[in-house]
Amino acid sequence: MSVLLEPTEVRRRYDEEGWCQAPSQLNARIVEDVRRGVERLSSRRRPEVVLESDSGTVRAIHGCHRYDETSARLVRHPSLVGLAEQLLQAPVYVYQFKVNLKQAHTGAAWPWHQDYAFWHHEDGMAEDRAVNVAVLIDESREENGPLRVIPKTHRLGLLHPAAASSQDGSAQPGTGDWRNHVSEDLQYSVDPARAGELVARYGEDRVIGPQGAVFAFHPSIVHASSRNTSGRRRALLVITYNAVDNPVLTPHRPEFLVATDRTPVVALSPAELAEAGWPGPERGAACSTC
Ligand SMILES: O=C(O)CCC(=O)C(=O)O
Repeated sequence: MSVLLEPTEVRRRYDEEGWCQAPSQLNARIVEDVRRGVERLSSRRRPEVVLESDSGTVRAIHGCHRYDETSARLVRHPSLVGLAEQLLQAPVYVYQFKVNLKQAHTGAAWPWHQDYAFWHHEDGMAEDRAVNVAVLIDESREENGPLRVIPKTHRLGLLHPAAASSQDGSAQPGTGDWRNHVSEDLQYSVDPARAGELVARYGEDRVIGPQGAVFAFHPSIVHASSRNTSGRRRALLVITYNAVDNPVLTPHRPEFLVATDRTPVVALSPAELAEAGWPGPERGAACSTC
């Protein structure tokens, strides 16, 4: 059911469920600035812009905060940085930034997986003390391929065999091709039968809500999304903040996928927000079915 948490409840809910909606949403002006930036970036052809393998439409854009001023400002928005710091109880830096575009009619699925499988097995992230802060750039509805999460699965450890064995030290991290980490055929996925068992046990939640709604989900939560069969795009922007004291030991993927600069993020001051014409945090609207 619809729950918009008080700030004090957010951490408890995140720890228990592995995901939650944030109490504040981004102002429409900010979302519009970001949306326009995404449109601009989508037309570029560079490695950061990943295409769907079947339709050739843009699937995702990575590392935008490195080359787009609006995205660089967004990662410093006080409500996003504050949320990450509150959940991790530590200063944070930006580990990943992506916009998953899920275009109308052509946006392909994401199989069940855990993000931490990639970060641990490929990059050597020591612990799952990072957080995905997700912002709906388009309204997310049942029919445009919303993010689906299996609550409480963040406590189960890594479920993909290769990723699980690297966790106990018996496999070498850092052997994958990054293209298999961003496509429909993910290198570290959760077996569909196992995911089905988990859904039967824990249920499944959908991340549905209005433009500007903000959510947090855990690196180890099992999640997926279906193909977009509707005529509406579903753009989901995800900033992964990592705790500055959570080491990443074997980074080898492109910098636009995995940042090696661990400088803590400093939230925009009221003067910097005003200079950008951006209002401060505002109380959000509850999503309808999460
Ligand atoms: O955008 C989506 O629907 C899913 C994205 C996802 O699972 C991921 O980026 O890890």
